[in-house]
Amino acid sequence: MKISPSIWAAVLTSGTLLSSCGPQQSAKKNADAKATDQTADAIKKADTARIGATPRLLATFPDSLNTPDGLALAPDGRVFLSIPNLADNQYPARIVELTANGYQPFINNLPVEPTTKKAAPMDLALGPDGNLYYAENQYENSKDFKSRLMRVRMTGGKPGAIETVVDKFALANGVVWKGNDLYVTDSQWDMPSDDKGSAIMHFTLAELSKPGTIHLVPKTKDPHVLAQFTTAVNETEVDNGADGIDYDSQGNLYTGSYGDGKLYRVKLKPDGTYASQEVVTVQGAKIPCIDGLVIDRKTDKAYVCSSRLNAIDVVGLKSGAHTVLSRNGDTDGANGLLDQPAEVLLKGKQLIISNYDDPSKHFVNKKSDAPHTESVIDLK
Ligand SMILES: [Ca+2]
Ligand SMILES: [Ca+2]
Ligand SMILES: [Ca+2]
Repeated sequence: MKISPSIWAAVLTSGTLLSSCGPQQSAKKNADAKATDQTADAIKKADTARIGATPRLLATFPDSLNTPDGLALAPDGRVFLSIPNLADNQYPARIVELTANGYQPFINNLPVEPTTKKAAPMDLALGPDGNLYYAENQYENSKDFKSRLMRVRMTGGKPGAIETVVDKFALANGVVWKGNDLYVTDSQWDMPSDDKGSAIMHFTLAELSKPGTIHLVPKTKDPHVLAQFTTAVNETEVDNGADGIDYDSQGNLYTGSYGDGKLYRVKLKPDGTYASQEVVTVQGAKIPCIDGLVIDRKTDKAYVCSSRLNAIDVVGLKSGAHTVLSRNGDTDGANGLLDQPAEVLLKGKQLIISNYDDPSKHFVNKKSDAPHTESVIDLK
């Protein structure tokens, strides 16, 4: 086994050489993970210069807003951004509104989860009822299924009461409304037989509109589980799975795995329930880690946050064609350079990018640092 300097650093700091793969991981998964690591290493070494489109700076945030993440486009054209502050959570999480040249407050007083005493908004989306829904990632605070789906009642474009509509997620993360169906990824939906599990959950507007909170049943194939996945854990040791989520012009759902970079297509029946799932064959160099993604349904191209490599990639969902739209090495994010892109949003020809900047091991981005930034790429 060849041990790279970065692994030695990890050995020296942790005192033990952790196996990248847990006891439940098969030889096939181990082989997959090893191939991913080798590809990532090759790209990391080659990535001495910026390539592709040059992102520009859209907004800079103070240390009190340190991990910009989920993005939602409202029907009136406003863009909402969640900032869970998971890199430095001494500051309360917030949701802000992006403006033409910066941001302004939107919700400063998000309700905390009663036991963790934190709010942690990740992805968010406006529902067909006009209300704003956001997923919470309490997994950083508690592994005991404290994550939630929250609803912000909207009146006249202003936020009102905030309610817990679903609880007992492990790590609620990506959110997309497709008509009256809501799909939410849980990046840590483990099962008794699979501690590398993740899932897409499915809810209907009708059930979410009933009074009260829906309680998921952890470690089961809860009736809301639409599709399940298993992460092939690589040297990042991250077993988070399904993360970003969107759908194409044919109504197929896609999600990317944060832990191993697989891109999945989930076909649906006309009523929005599960038909089948498959791994999308992505050409060229393997994407080792997918965070957020957005699909341009006019072209059926997915814009994918290749977070580990500090890149935004484009995947043609019909052909599997794969190109790098923009990539740069380790930066602090100044001038809008990519600093661990985590979520993307299309607004016309603008690709808005959240630089999450809170890296896992073996990421091109080495540390969370000021400035905390939102970037934009003008698409042709
Ligand atoms: Ca797990
Ligand atoms: Ca930064
Ligand atoms: Ca950084």
